[in-house]
Amino acid sequence: MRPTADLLRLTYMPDRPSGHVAYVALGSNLGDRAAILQGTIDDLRGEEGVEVDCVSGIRRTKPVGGPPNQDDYLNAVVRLRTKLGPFELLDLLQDIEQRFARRRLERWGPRTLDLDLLLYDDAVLNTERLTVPHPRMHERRFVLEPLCDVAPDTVHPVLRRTARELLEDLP
Ligand code: A4P
Ligand code: MG
Repeated sequence: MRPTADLLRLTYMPDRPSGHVAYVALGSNLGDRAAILQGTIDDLRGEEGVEVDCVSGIRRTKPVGGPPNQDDYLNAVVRLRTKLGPFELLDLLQDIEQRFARRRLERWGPRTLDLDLLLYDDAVLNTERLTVPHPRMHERRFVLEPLCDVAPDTVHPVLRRTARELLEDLP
């Protein structure tokens, strides 16, 4: 018989990629938006070292900023558990954006798929390539509402407010 300590370790060994918790915002306002969001979630599920823990409701939202006469967006937020570091995760998100042939023509213009890394554990990063928490997440209802679906009590590591409080703070 194995020693008890070993048994406990085996019993409680997580069967999923442990490690980091990340929240990613999904947005699409071009093409078959629902299929693009679902395809993104399926692609994330198929990735090594990433587990999709939780998916928010999908909301139809009015475009914020950008040119007039854009279609509405579909927005959602997913919670991931991942072994990837924040830059590796950004690489993956950008790769998935490319798979959905994102057009990068115009800032805030229409896009097939936009993936933003909102939060990565309690990390605070300000680099040329990556800013975490996402610098505009706390201003955006289309981010905070789905974030509250999956993690209303998660705390913004800079503002020290929960997602629910940030949503309540919006005008
Ligand atoms: N980058 C830095 N930090 C991050 C991060 N946390 N997550 C860099 C993702 N990328 C990050 O991104 C430009 C560069 O930002 C990347 O190369 C990466 O290195 P981008 O996605 O190509 O540029 P963008 O999306 O055109 O600009 P931006 O400022 O990121 O736009 P947002 O803030 O993402 O806003 N209205 C509604 N209703 N719903 C929406 O989803 N989305 C936008 C886009 C505007 N209006 C919207 C919506
Ligand atoms: Mg973006």
